[in-house]
Amino acid sequence: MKITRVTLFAQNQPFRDGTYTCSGGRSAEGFESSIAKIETDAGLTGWGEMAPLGSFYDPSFLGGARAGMTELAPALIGMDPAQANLVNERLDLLLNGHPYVKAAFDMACWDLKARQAGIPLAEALGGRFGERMALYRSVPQAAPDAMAARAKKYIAEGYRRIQVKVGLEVKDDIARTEAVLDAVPSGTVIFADANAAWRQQQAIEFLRATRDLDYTLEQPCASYEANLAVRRHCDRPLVLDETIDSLNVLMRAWSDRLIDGITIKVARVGGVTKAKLIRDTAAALGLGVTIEDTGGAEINTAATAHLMMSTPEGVRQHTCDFYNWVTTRHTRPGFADKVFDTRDGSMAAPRGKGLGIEVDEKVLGQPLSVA
Ligand code: 0XW
Ligand code: MG
Repeated sequence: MKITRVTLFAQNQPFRDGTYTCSGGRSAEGFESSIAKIETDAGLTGWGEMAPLGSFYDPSFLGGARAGMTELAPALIGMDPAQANLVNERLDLLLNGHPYVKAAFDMACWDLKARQAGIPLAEALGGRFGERMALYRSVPQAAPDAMAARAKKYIAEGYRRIQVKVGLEVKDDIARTEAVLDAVPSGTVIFADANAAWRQQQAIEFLRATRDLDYTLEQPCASYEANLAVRRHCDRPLVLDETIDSLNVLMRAWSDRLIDGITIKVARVGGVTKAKLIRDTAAALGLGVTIEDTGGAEINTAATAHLMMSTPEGVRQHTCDFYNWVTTRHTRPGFADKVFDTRDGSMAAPRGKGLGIEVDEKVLGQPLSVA
Protein backbone atom coordinates (compact mmCIF):
# COMPACT_ATOMS: atom_id res chain seq x y z
CA MET A 1 0.00 0.00 0.00
CA LYS A 2 1.36 3.41 -0.94
CA ILE A 3 0.22 6.92 -0.05
CA THR A 4 -0.99 8.79 -3.15
CA ARG A 5 -2.51 11.98 -1.74
CA VAL A 6 -2.57 13.96 1.53
CA THR A 7 -5.32 16.56 2.04
CA LEU A 8 -5.54 18.92 5.01
CA PHE A 9 -8.78 20.40 6.33
CA ALA A 10 -9.57 22.89 9.10
CA GLN A 11 -12.49 22.74 11.53
CA ASN A 12 -13.44 25.24 14.21
CA GLN A 13 -15.04 23.32 17.10
CA PRO A 14 -16.77 25.62 19.66
CA PHE A 15 -17.21 24.26 23.20
CA ARG A 16 -20.74 23.19 24.07
CA ASP A 17 -20.44 24.55 27.63
CA GLY A 18 -18.78 27.90 26.84
CA THR A 19 -15.35 29.23 27.79
CA TYR A 20 -12.84 26.72 29.15
CA THR A 21 -10.61 28.30 31.80
CA CYS A 22 -7.63 26.80 33.57
CA SER A 23 -4.97 28.24 35.85
CA GLY A 24 -3.51 31.68 35.23
CA GLY A 25 -6.63 32.85 33.39
CA ARG A 26 -5.71 30.74 30.35
CA SER A 27 -8.89 30.21 28.36
CA ALA A 28 -10.31 29.03 25.04
CA GLU A 29 -13.74 29.10 23.39
CA GLY A 30 -13.19 25.88 21.45
CA PHE A 31 -10.68 23.78 19.54
CA GLU A 32 -9.12 24.77 16.20
CA SER A 33 -8.69 21.39 14.60
CA SER A 34 -6.45 20.30 11.71
CA ILE A 35 -7.63 17.15 9.94
CA ALA A 36 -5.52 14.97 7.63
CA LYS A 37 -7.01 12.72 4.95
CA ILE A 38 -4.54 10.20 3.54
CA GLU A 39 -5.45 8.31 0.35
CA THR A 40 -3.65 5.22 -0.95
CA ASP A 41 -3.25 3.15 -4.10
CA ALA A 42 -5.09 0.34 -2.29
CA GLY A 43 -8.30 2.39 -2.45
CA LEU A 44 -8.25 2.86 1.33
CA THR A 45 -8.49 6.26 3.03
CA GLY A 46 -7.22 7.09 6.53
CA TRP A 47 -8.00 10.08 8.78
CA GLY A 48 -6.10 11.84 11.57
CA GLU A 49 -6.83 14.89 13.72
CA MET A 50 -4.82 17.28 15.86
CA ALA A 51 -6.14 20.27 17.80
CA PRO A 52 -4.14 22.32 20.30
CA LEU A 53 -5.88 23.88 23.32
CA GLY A 54 -5.24 27.52 22.44
CA SER A 55 -1.53 28.30 22.31
CA PHE A 56 -1.16 28.16 26.07
CA TYR A 57 -1.63 24.57 27.10
CA ASP A 58 1.20 22.56 25.53
CA PRO A 59 4.18 23.79 23.47
CA SER A 60 1.98 23.64 20.36
CA PHE A 61 -0.11 26.16 18.44
CA LEU A 62 -2.45 26.29 15.48
CA GLY A 63 -0.10 28.20 13.14
CA GLY A 64 2.72 25.77 13.90
CA ALA A 65 0.51 22.74 13.33
CA ARG A 66 -0.77 23.94 9.95
CA ALA A 67 2.60 25.22 8.67
CA GLY A 68 4.39 22.04 9.75
CA MET A 69 1.73 19.71 8.36
CA THR A 70 1.71 21.52 5.00
CA GLU A 71 5.50 21.28 4.84
CA LEU A 72 5.64 17.58 5.76
CA ALA A 73 2.67 16.31 3.72
CA PRO A 74 4.54 15.86 0.39
CA ALA A 75 7.12 13.64 2.14
CA LEU A 76 4.39 11.07 2.86
CA ILE A 77 3.66 10.43 -0.82
CA GLY A 78 4.90 6.97 -1.83
CA MET A 79 5.36 5.72 1.75
CA ASP A 80 3.57 2.61 3.05
CA PRO A 81 1.33 3.83 5.92
CA ALA A 82 1.21 0.33 7.43
CA GLN A 83 4.93 0.63 8.27
CA ALA A 84 4.24 2.97 11.18
CA ASN A 85 7.75 2.92 12.65
CA LEU A 86 9.32 3.69 9.26
CA VAL A 87 6.95 6.59 8.68
CA ASN A 88 7.75 7.90 12.17
CA GLU A 89 11.48 7.67 11.65
CA ARG A 90 11.24 9.48 8.33
CA LEU A 91 9.09 12.31 9.73
CA ASP A 92 11.44 12.70 12.71
CA LEU A 93 14.40 12.95 10.31
CA LEU A 94 12.69 15.56 8.15
CA LEU A 95 11.42 17.73 11.02
CA ASN A 96 13.40 17.80 14.23
CA GLY A 97 11.04 18.00 17.22
CA HIS A 98 7.51 19.49 16.89
CA PRO A 99 5.82 16.15 17.70
CA TYR A 100 2.30 17.66 17.53
CA VAL A 101 2.84 18.43 13.81
CA LYS A 102 3.22 14.69 13.08
CA ALA A 103 0.41 13.36 15.30
CA ALA A 104 -2.50 13.51 12.80
CA PHE A 105 -0.39 11.90 10.04
CA ASP A 106 0.65 9.06 12.32
CA MET A 107 -3.00 8.62 13.41
CA ALA A 108 -4.16 8.41 9.78
CA CYS A 109 -1.42 5.83 9.05
CA TRP A 110 -2.70 3.64 11.93
CA ASP A 111 -6.25 4.04 10.64
CA LEU A 112 -5.02 2.70 7.27
CA LYS A 113 -2.89 -0.06 8.79
CA ALA A 114 -5.88 -1.43 10.74
CA ARG A 115 -8.27 -0.94 7.79
CA GLN A 116 -5.91 -2.92 5.56
CA ALA A 117 -5.79 -5.70 8.17
CA GLY A 118 -9.61 -5.57 8.34
CA ILE A 119 -9.68 -4.99 12.11
CA PRO A 120 -10.58 -2.17 14.53
CA LEU A 121 -7.61 -0.08 15.66
CA ALA A 122 -7.88 -1.36 19.27
CA GLU A 123 -7.10 -4.86 17.96
CA ALA A 124 -4.13 -3.60 15.94
CA LEU A 125 -2.86 -1.88 19.11
CA GLY A 126 -2.81 -5.06 21.16
CA GLY A 127 -6.40 -6.20 21.76
CA ARG A 128 -9.68 -5.11 23.28
CA PHE A 129 -9.72 -5.18 27.09
CA GLY A 130 -13.37 -5.21 28.16
CA GLU A 131 -16.20 -3.33 26.47
CA ARG A 132 -16.23 0.19 27.87
CA MET A 133 -13.92 2.81 29.37
CA ALA A 134 -14.53 5.42 32.10
CA LEU A 135 -14.93 9.07 31.13
CA TYR A 136 -14.31 12.22 33.14
CA ARG A 137 -15.32 15.85 32.71
CA SER A 138 -13.17 18.84 33.59
CA VAL A 139 -14.77 21.56 35.67
CA PRO A 140 -13.09 24.78 34.50
CA GLN A 141 -12.05 27.44 37.00
CA ALA A 142 -14.78 29.69 38.33
CA ALA A 143 -16.21 30.64 41.75
CA PRO A 144 -16.67 27.60 44.04
CA ASP A 145 -20.50 27.59 43.80
CA ALA A 146 -20.38 27.86 39.99
CA MET A 147 -17.93 24.96 39.87
CA ALA A 148 -20.14 22.92 42.20
CA ALA A 149 -23.11 23.58 39.90
CA ARG A 150 -21.09 22.55 36.83
CA ALA A 151 -19.96 19.35 38.57
CA LYS A 152 -23.60 18.54 39.45
CA LYS A 153 -24.62 19.07 35.84
CA TYR A 154 -21.97 16.57 34.68
CA ILE A 155 -23.09 14.07 37.34
CA ALA A 156 -26.68 14.49 36.06
CA GLU A 157 -25.36 13.75 32.54
CA GLY A 158 -23.96 10.47 33.87
CA TYR A 159 -20.27 11.25 34.46
CA ARG A 160 -18.80 9.64 37.57
CA ARG A 161 -15.35 11.22 37.42
CA ILE A 162 -14.69 14.92 37.79
CA GLN A 163 -11.45 16.82 37.22
CA VAL A 164 -11.38 20.02 39.29
CA LYS A 165 -9.21 22.72 37.77
CA VAL A 166 -7.04 24.22 40.52
CA GLY A 167 -3.71 26.08 40.29
CA LEU A 168 -4.55 29.63 41.43
CA GLU A 169 -4.47 30.97 45.00
CA VAL A 170 -4.28 28.02 47.37
CA LYS A 171 -7.12 29.13 49.66
CA ASP A 172 -9.43 29.56 46.65
CA ASP A 173 -8.32 26.21 45.26
CA ILE A 174 -9.18 24.55 48.57
CA ALA A 175 -12.64 26.19 48.52
CA ARG A 176 -13.14 25.08 44.90
CA THR A 177 -12.19 21.48 45.65
CA GLU A 178 -14.33 21.33 48.81
CA ALA A 179 -17.33 22.83 47.00
CA VAL A 180 -17.12 20.25 44.21
CA LEU A 181 -16.63 17.36 46.64
CA ASP A 182 -19.67 18.51 48.65
CA ALA A 183 -21.80 18.74 45.51
CA VAL A 184 -21.14 15.29 44.05
CA PRO A 185 -22.35 11.88 45.30
CA SER A 186 -19.94 9.84 47.39
CA GLY A 187 -17.96 7.47 45.21
CA THR A 188 -17.34 10.15 42.55
CA VAL A 189 -13.69 9.98 41.53
CA ILE A 190 -12.05 13.40 41.87
CA PHE A 191 -8.82 14.57 40.26
CA ALA A 192 -7.44 18.01 41.24
CA ASP A 193 -5.50 19.25 38.18
CA ALA A 194 -3.29 22.32 38.66
CA ASN A 195 -2.08 22.23 35.03
CA ALA A 196 1.49 22.93 36.14
CA ALA A 197 0.58 26.32 37.64
CA TRP A 198 1.52 26.08 41.33
CA ARG A 199 4.86 26.90 42.78
CA GLN A 200 6.25 24.02 44.82
CA GLN A 201 5.30 25.73 48.09
CA GLN A 202 1.68 26.26 46.97
CA ALA A 203 1.29 22.61 46.06
CA ILE A 204 2.61 21.58 49.46
CA GLU A 205 0.23 24.01 51.23
CA PHE A 206 -2.71 22.60 49.22
CA LEU A 207 -1.74 19.04 50.12
CA ARG A 208 -1.51 19.89 53.83
CA ALA A 209 -4.89 21.62 53.92
CA THR A 210 -6.70 18.85 52.02
CA ARG A 211 -5.25 15.90 53.91
CA ASP A 212 -8.74 14.58 54.75
CA LEU A 213 -10.20 14.92 51.27
CA ASP A 214 -10.25 12.08 48.77
CA TYR A 215 -8.71 13.00 45.41
CA THR A 216 -5.82 12.28 43.06
CA LEU A 217 -3.38 15.14 42.44
CA GLU A 218 -2.58 15.91 38.78
CA GLN A 219 0.40 17.93 37.51
CA PRO A 220 0.91 20.32 40.44
CA CYS A 221 3.98 22.21 39.12
CA ALA A 222 5.70 22.88 35.81
CA SER A 223 9.25 21.70 36.37
CA TYR A 224 10.20 18.09 36.86
CA GLU A 225 12.22 19.00 39.97
CA ALA A 226 9.39 20.91 41.65
CA ASN A 227 7.04 17.95 41.10
CA LEU A 228 9.65 15.64 42.58
CA ALA A 229 9.90 17.87 45.65
CA VAL A 230 6.09 17.88 45.99
CA ARG A 231 6.02 14.07 45.78
CA ARG A 232 7.88 13.91 49.09
CA HIS A 233 4.95 15.67 50.77
CA CYS A 234 2.25 13.77 48.90
CA ASP A 235 0.80 10.59 50.36
CA ARG A 236 -1.99 10.33 47.78
CA PRO A 237 -1.84 9.22 44.13
CA LEU A 238 0.10 11.66 41.94
CA VAL A 239 -0.42 11.72 38.17
CA LEU A 240 1.70 13.73 35.73
CA ASP A 241 0.32 14.99 32.43
CA GLU A 242 2.16 18.00 30.93
CA THR A 243 5.53 16.54 32.02
CA ILE A 244 4.99 13.26 30.14
CA ASP A 245 6.24 14.15 26.66
CA SER A 246 8.43 11.11 25.91
CA LEU A 247 9.43 7.61 26.95
CA ASN A 248 12.62 9.08 28.44
CA VAL A 249 10.77 11.23 30.94
CA LEU A 250 8.48 8.32 31.86
CA MET A 251 11.54 6.17 32.65
CA ARG A 252 13.11 8.96 34.69
CA ALA A 253 9.91 9.61 36.68
CA TRP A 254 9.51 5.89 37.27
CA SER A 255 13.02 5.45 38.60
CA ASP A 256 12.63 8.56 40.80
CA ARG A 257 9.38 7.08 42.27
CA LEU A 258 7.69 10.33 41.27
CA ILE A 259 4.48 9.04 39.69
CA ASP A 260 1.58 6.69 40.37
CA GLY A 261 0.00 7.33 37.00
CA ILE A 262 0.43 9.27 33.77
CA THR A 263 -1.69 11.07 31.22
CA ILE A 264 -0.54 10.56 27.65
CA LYS A 265 -1.61 13.23 25.16
CA VAL A 266 -1.38 11.83 21.61
CA ALA A 267 -0.36 15.16 20.05
CA ARG A 268 2.22 15.91 22.73
CA VAL A 269 4.10 12.66 22.15
CA GLY A 270 3.75 12.79 18.34
CA GLY A 271 1.01 10.29 17.48
CA VAL A 272 -0.34 6.81 18.08
CA THR A 273 3.01 5.00 17.54
CA LYS A 274 4.72 6.83 20.39
CA ALA A 275 1.59 6.89 22.58
CA LYS A 276 1.47 3.08 22.28
CA LEU A 277 5.14 2.74 23.24
CA ILE A 278 4.71 4.92 26.33
CA ARG A 279 1.37 3.23 27.17
CA ASP A 280 2.79 -0.29 26.94
CA THR A 281 5.76 0.65 29.11
CA ALA A 282 3.64 2.39 31.76
CA ALA A 283 1.19 -0.54 31.79
CA ALA A 284 4.03 -3.05 32.22
CA LEU A 285 5.28 -0.98 35.16
CA GLY A 286 1.79 -1.05 36.73
CA LEU A 287 1.26 2.73 36.52
CA GLY A 288 -2.22 4.22 36.03
CA VAL A 289 -2.76 5.19 32.39
CA THR A 290 -4.95 7.89 30.87
CA ILE A 291 -4.76 8.41 27.11
CA GLU A 292 -6.38 11.51 25.69
CA ASP A 293 -5.36 14.53 23.66
CA THR A 294 -5.23 18.31 23.66
CA GLY A 295 -8.42 18.57 21.58
CA GLY A 296 -10.43 17.44 18.58
CA ALA A 297 -13.72 15.71 17.84
CA GLU A 298 -14.82 12.30 16.49
CA ILE A 299 -11.57 11.28 14.69
CA ASN A 300 -9.49 12.25 17.69
CA THR A 301 -11.91 10.72 20.22
CA ALA A 302 -11.79 7.47 18.25
CA ALA A 303 -7.98 7.33 18.33
CA THR A 304 -7.85 7.86 22.09
CA ALA A 305 -10.75 5.43 22.61
CA HIS A 306 -8.91 2.65 20.72
CA LEU A 307 -5.70 3.36 22.64
CA MET A 308 -7.62 3.20 25.94
CA MET A 309 -9.58 0.09 24.94
CA SER A 310 -6.32 -1.74 24.21
CA THR A 311 -4.89 -0.79 27.64
CA PRO A 312 -5.29 -3.46 30.36
CA GLU A 313 -8.26 -2.61 32.61
CA GLY A 314 -6.15 -2.95 35.76
CA VAL A 315 -4.16 0.18 34.89
CA ARG A 316 -6.72 2.09 32.83
CA GLN A 317 -7.78 5.38 34.46
CA HIS A 318 -10.18 7.49 32.37
CA THR A 319 -10.41 9.58 29.20
CA CYS A 320 -12.38 12.41 27.51
CA ASP A 321 -15.27 12.10 25.05
CA PHE A 322 -14.05 15.23 23.26
CA TYR A 323 -16.69 14.92 20.53
CA ASN A 324 -19.23 15.67 23.26
CA TRP A 325 -17.27 18.74 24.43
CA VAL A 326 -17.92 20.53 21.12
CA THR A 327 -20.97 21.55 19.10
CA THR A 328 -19.65 20.56 15.66
CA ARG A 329 -19.49 17.15 13.97
CA HIS A 330 -17.46 15.78 11.07
CA THR A 331 -19.57 12.62 10.79
CA ARG A 332 -23.22 12.43 9.73
CA PRO A 333 -25.89 13.20 12.40
CA GLY A 334 -26.30 10.39 14.93
CA PHE A 335 -23.16 8.48 13.81
CA ALA A 336 -20.94 9.48 16.76
CA ASP A 337 -23.56 8.71 19.41
CA LYS A 338 -24.03 5.30 17.85
CA VAL A 339 -20.38 4.24 17.57
CA PHE A 340 -19.18 5.66 20.92
CA ASP A 341 -22.40 4.68 22.74
CA THR A 342 -21.61 7.18 25.51
CA ARG A 343 -23.75 6.63 28.61
CA ASP A 344 -23.44 6.41 32.41
CA GLY A 345 -20.04 8.14 32.32
CA SER A 346 -18.50 5.57 30.01
CA MET A 347 -17.81 5.08 26.31
CA ALA A 348 -17.00 2.28 23.86
CA ALA A 349 -14.39 2.21 21.10
CA PRO A 350 -15.96 2.05 17.60
CA ARG A 351 -16.34 -1.46 16.18
CA GLY A 352 -15.66 -0.68 12.49
CA LYS A 353 -12.32 -1.18 10.74
CA GLY A 354 -9.45 1.19 11.63
CA LEU A 355 -10.68 4.15 13.67
CA GLY A 356 -14.23 3.10 12.76
CA ILE A 357 -15.11 6.69 11.80
CA GLU A 358 -16.87 7.60 8.56
CA VAL A 359 -16.03 11.23 7.90
CA ASP A 360 -18.68 13.39 6.25
CA GLU A 361 -16.30 15.37 4.05
CA LYS A 362 -18.91 17.95 3.00
CA VAL A 363 -18.87 19.35 6.53
CA LEU A 364 -15.16 20.14 6.30
CA GLY A 365 -15.47 22.50 3.32
CA GLN A 366 -12.57 23.47 1.06
CA PRO A 367 -9.21 21.86 1.92
CA LEU A 368 -6.35 24.00 3.26
CA SER A 369 -3.85 22.17 1.07
CA VAL A 370 -3.44 19.06 -1.11
CA ALA A 371 -0.16 17.18 -1.60
C1 0XW B 1 -8.75 18.39 30.33
N1 0XW B 1 -7.93 18.29 29.16
C2 0XW B 1 -7.90 16.96 28.60
C3 0XW B 1 -8.48 19.21 28.11
C4 0XW B 1 -7.40 20.06 27.62
O1 0XW B 1 -6.84 19.65 26.43
C5 0XW B 1 -6.39 20.08 28.73
C6 0XW B 1 -6.51 18.74 29.36
C7 0XW B 1 -5.98 18.71 30.76
O2 0XW B 1 -5.62 17.63 31.25
O3 0XW B 1 -5.89 19.76 31.43
MG1 MG C 1 -4.29 17.34 32.93
